[in-house]
Parts: sequence; structure tokens; C-alpha cells
Amino acid sequence: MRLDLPIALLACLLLAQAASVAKDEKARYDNHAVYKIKYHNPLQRQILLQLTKRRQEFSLWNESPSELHLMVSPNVIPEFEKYLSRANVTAEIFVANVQALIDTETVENTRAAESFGWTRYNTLAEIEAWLDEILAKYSDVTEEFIVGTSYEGRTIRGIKISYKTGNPGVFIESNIHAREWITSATATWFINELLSSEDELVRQLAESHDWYIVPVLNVDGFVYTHEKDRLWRKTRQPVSTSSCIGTDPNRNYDVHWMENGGASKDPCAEDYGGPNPLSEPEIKAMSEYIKSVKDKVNVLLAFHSYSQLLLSPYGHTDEEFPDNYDDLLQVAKAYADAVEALPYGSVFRYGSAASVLYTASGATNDYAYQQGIKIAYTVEMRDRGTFGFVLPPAFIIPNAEETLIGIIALLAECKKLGYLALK
Ligand code: 0X9
Ligand code: ZN
Repeated sequence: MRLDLPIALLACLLLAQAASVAKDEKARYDNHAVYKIKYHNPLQRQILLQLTKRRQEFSLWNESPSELHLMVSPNVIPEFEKYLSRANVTAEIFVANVQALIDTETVENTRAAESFGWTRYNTLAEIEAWLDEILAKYSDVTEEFIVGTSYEGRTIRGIKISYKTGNPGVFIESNIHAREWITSATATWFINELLSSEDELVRQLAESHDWYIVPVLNVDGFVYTHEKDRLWRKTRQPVSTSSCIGTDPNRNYDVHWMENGGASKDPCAEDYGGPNPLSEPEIKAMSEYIKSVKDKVNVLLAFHSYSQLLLSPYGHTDEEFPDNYDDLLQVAKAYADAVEALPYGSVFRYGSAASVLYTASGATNDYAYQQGIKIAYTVEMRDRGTFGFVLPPAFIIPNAEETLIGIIALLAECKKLGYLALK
């Protein structure tokens, strides 16, 4: 079996340039295909991951110890396929044309544009207008909190829902990664359920916890995904040493920052950790906000997509595990079992981020854990590699329903294990 890259491919590695979007244009992904590639050995993994440095042609969608999801631009597809077959790599295409998927999503978003809802993805302006309505309508049990201000000057808003004093606190952070639209769609649906559902179980869930929910943390990035590039992940703050823009906000918290290769030092990389911890105003603000409420918060969930996982600390190493790791596994299992028992049958795996996924340091849930919030997960929502980040709006409600059922089970298990006592 040959594992070397074709010479032409290798030579281009050095010439790689970051993709950029001209000022008035929207990024297009015509005939960009997304491959699901199964590794046969660690060397193959290493070689294939190298390709992601050629940013104009290859973009990493997802990665785990067993497989890689790689978006490939049409000009290199023939060469890439030749390489795959010569190296005997098992690969299948799961999205043949990313632009077609984006176009369908855009049509669905505009067709159902009459009002805010969960049959389409809403813009930041729509989410904020809805939030205002909700805050006014349920003013007796809700209050707004401000996390801070983004690089581009937007206010990062959150909603606190509290039906009575003395409840344990649950924090939900959502859309830290700009392109993960399913997360804010789910967070807003969840807020709506907490406030308006008449289901007994949901009423109990809503009223026996205090909720702190930030539907869109990476506000600048989110607006950019709607207006310029659907697949943008990072913040929008320029980097002084590079022409590339943005930092991976989920690598920027001051917790084992940049340790063990858990973030990239390359400003053009999708997982760039930033010039220093908390370099991103959004993360500095969030970090301070979490600190300010940590004594009232028992559980933190950071919503992400995709791959259906519940990831607990630690992200920076798979050689050490939190003191309460057995409990973290048991609580995650409760979520996964409850979701799997639904008619949708979605399967969730769980474990520490570094052991199940990859080393990723400086993430929200690791920071929360370090601050004493002992139940803290990254929740990777649907799907597992059918539509990836461009999950059609028809899946918003099914995804949100299973998230709700998962959270009910997760909190019941937390209670059983004594994690919901007042701190
Ligand atoms: O890489 C990430 O930041 C997350 N995956 S995503 O595809 N949504 O980008 C995983 C974060 C795992 N959690 C920790 N490292 N704590
Ligand atoms: Zn993410």
C-alpha cells in the first residue's frame, strides 16, 4: 500500500493560501464534495490531515480517531480520488455538491420567512427580535443578561429563566462555532418549550432549575455565515500577524490553552487558538460571565454540531481524567440512552473529549469544569455525516425534541448523584 501523497499535491502544500471572500460576494461551494474517509492506520490519518493545510482545496468538516470528513474542491477531485484508490483508502462521498445543499437551505429559509419559527433557520436579527418578544411576554419569570460585546460591536445576549428561588442552575452556551446553526435553532426552541410547554415533564424541568441560556455566542461569526460564508467557524477579529481572520473561540479560553497541540498556532487554521488566551472579546466576556455565576450553576452544556456525542472534560489530554469521571460517564449515558429510546433512535456516544474525539484545549466545558461546574459537556448534535453542518431545517424540531429528552434524563441522573444541591 502506498501512503505518500502525489508529488503535485505535496508541492502545493507549501503554496497553500487561505480562502477569502471578496467584499461583496458570498462564498460559493459549487461541486465541492464531502468525503467520509475511514483510516486504516495512524499514518494515513496524519497524511490525510496534512491536506487540510491546503485551504483552498480541502476543508476539514469533522474528525475522529476512526474517520475524517473532508470537503474537497472540484479542481482537485480527480487527483484526490486517484490518490485514495492508490493508497487503498476507504472513502465515500456523502455530500456531492455543498452549494446545492446551501441553496436548498436558502430556499427553505426564505419560503418560510413570514415569521420566526423552527421550520427554518433564523438570522441574528430575527433571533433577537424574538428574544425581545419572549422577554416581554414572560417578564415575570425571565430576565435578560448581557455577556458582553463582540469584536464588531454586537451585544451578546442571554436569557435567564427562573420560576422560583433556590433552584440549581443550568447554563447553555450555543453557536460558539458560527456555522453550527442547528445549535441556536435548538436553543431557541428549548427556551420556548421551557416557557410555554404544557407537558408535565417539561413544566417540571423548567420550573425546578434556573436557566442561563446564550443562544448565539459568536454573534459576528453567525452574521457572517448568513451574509458571506455559510461555512465560517471562527470569530471575525483580524490577527495582527496574518492576513487570515478569526480565532477558534472554542480554543481560546484560559484553560490549558494551546497545550498538547490542542489548538493550532497557525492563524489560518480552523482551530487557531488565538495570539493569547482570551484574545477574543466574546470569550473574555463569556469567561468572566461564567465566573460571575459559577456558584449558582451546577451544569453547563455547550451546544455544537455535528457527530452526536456528549464530550466531558478533559479536552487537553487523554492521559488524565476528571475526579468525577465515572459520574460524568453515567450522566452522559443517561442522555444517550434516553435519546436512543425515542422513535428517532439517534445514537450518541460519550466520554472525555480527548479520548473520544481529539485533543482540543481551551474549550468552554473544560473552563466551566475548572471553575467548579462539575457537570460540563460539549453536546455535539445531529447528524453523523449525512448533511453535516448544513442540516436541513426539517431536522430542527426532531433534533430539538431529542435534545430536550436528553437533558431531562441528564438532569435526573445528576440529581440522583447529588449534583443539583445548592452550591
Ligand atoms: O472541536 C471542537 O471545538 C468541538 N467539535 S466541533 O466539530 N463542533 O468543532 C469539540 C470540542 C470538544 N470539547 C472539548 N475539547 N472540551
Ligand atoms: Zn463546534
